Amino acid sequence: MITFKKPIMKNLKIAVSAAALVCAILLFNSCRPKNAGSAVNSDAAAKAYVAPGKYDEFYNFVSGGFSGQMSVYGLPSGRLLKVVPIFSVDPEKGYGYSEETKPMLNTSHGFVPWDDQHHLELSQTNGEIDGRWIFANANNTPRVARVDLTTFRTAEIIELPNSAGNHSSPFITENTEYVVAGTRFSVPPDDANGDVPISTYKQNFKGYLSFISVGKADGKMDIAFQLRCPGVNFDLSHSGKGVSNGWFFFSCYNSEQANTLLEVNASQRDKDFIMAVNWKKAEEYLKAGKGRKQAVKYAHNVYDEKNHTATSEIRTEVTVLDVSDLKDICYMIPCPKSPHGCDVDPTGEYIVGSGKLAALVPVFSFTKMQKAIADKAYDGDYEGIPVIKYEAALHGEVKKPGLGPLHTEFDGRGNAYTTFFVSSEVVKWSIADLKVLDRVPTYYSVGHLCIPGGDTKKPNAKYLIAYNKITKDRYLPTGPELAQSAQLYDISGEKMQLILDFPTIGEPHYAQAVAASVIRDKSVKFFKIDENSNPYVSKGEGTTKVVREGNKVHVNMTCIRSHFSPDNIEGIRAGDEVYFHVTNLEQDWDVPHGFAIKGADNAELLIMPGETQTLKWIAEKSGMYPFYCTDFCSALHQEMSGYLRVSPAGSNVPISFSTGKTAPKTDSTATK
Ligand code: RUQ
Ligand code: CUA
Repeated sequence: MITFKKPIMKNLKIAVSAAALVCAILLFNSCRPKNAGSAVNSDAAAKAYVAPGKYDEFYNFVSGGFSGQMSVYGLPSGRLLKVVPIFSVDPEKGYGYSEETKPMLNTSHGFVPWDDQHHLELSQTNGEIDGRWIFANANNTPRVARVDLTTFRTAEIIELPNSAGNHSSPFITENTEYVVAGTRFSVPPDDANGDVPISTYKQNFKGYLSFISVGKADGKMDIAFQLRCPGVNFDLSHSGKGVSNGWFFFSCYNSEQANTLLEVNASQRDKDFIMAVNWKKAEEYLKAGKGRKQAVKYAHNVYDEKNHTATSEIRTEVTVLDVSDLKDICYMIPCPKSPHGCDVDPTGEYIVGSGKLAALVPVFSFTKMQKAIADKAYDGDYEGIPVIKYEAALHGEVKKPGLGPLHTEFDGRGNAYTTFFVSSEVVKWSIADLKVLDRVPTYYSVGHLCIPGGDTKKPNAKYLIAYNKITKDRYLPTGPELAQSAQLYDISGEKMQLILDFPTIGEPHYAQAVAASVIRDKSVKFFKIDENSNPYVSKGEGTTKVVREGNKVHVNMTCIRSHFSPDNIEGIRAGDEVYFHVTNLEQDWDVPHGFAIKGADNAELLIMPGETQTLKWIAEKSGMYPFYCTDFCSALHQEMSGYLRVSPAGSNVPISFSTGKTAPKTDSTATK
């Protein structure tokens, strides 16, 4: 996210007059925009109303920011349907706590249970959303994930070497050939000595762009190659499409290559760049053997829905193309003032750069850019990369659009919609003549926006959702931290109309939305128990067992409405490491069972029908430990429980386990 704090304001030497900005800030801080309270009238309310029992028309996938998760809403109701854990552990689902899911969060730094998740991108075929997968980026420990939209679960995570602050990610090509990931923080390459003075930034720091290939049938990710680029901050990106298919566009700031006080030092130049990358050309160089193998370390984690287990592999090599050697891969297009959003219209002809400190929005033409390259209309070079003359690539500028432009989406009807963080508004403008057509306030300080399919060739532009950084007075107060907020606008007419506010999970950044029909009918309802190949599965109560291996005890158990089997376990000794391998025998939709045991220091398990999940539990001291189902699964859910007896270390109580067995009435004493 971008924040505009006071120290920046002091140092802005930008085209916007400081006075105008101060006014905007004051306005923003002190007055509520007109109509703030009355924006939603009954007509608007009816538009967002989805009657009880009726389905929403769209899925909205919203990044969780510092929650590391993705949330799924229905639109237009704004109803929260699910939170999908991706980069952060989630005790609710046991994600990152169960033995099966722990490897998903493995990295070259070991187990990393949290991240900052900003951007999402749905897979596409021919530039249209195909509803198969959604990709997610992790900023902090650079990773890209793939979530399977038949299960709404994270299927794969790949770490990115030579990267830091993986922000310009995970943007995809129109047939999902590649997911890209550009480093926001340039750093010394992983195989170089990173132990260098920070002040040697200009000599030692580089920016890497990763091109992750995606398997056509199975979606499997692999780092096909990386481009080694100058040490700038790659911020955001979008691929070309249609006429510009084969190209990628990355916004970059800090072309000053500052290593301290970036708020001042990275805002010196009048223009930074949008870097155009010819990835088809890069592929040719790769085929011609121009890549250099670099020794690195990164994790590749895959979740297998047959054994319901993730595996993590550490990979040790990546192929790098150096863009300063290979002249015709990259071109710099000057873009005013620290560009953030980099968005390509549905035809692929227009590239919108949002300079967050600029007073205008430049729109570049792909055709003109191609001509400029052919004519060598350059203004010198930037570290060996040709700099195209600004005017030569420019389609035109949107004048006086607002303050603090960040992101743009499109409606496929020739219009673009840009968010303005500082002036808190969404502005609709026409791509052809760059005229502002409409503006609506946001409450407040909007970052990203989303139109269903708004960055594809075929937007489905009924709604626009604004994701705001600050809620202020919109909801009931909840202590020092207030809910972040999304706002839904009807954009089917000429004027945008606010119809709903709804709170979000974590801090939302980019989001994606798609007609529900593209995904709805593909949902997996349960996992087939016959196909469960987890090594600890019990496919029926007859095969459950408790096995001691030294101080490890494996409990292969089952659950079905409304009991566990076994539900009485004895012979565990203090100090034992107990592994509960719980198989849910249900073969019906929406019947998960939970598993929790007293004193567990991690989380519960939430086991889907047909699945096996494992909880590791240390028997700390002797005593009686109830376990129970946490998910209200039937009228007899409260009966779904059991006991585990822990004897002192060295005890000779033998391992025993049973279901439905009680001692004869006369024998009421416990055996020793
Ligand atoms: S970035 S607004 Cu990742 Cu714009 Cu959040
Ligand atoms: Cu199973 Cu409650």
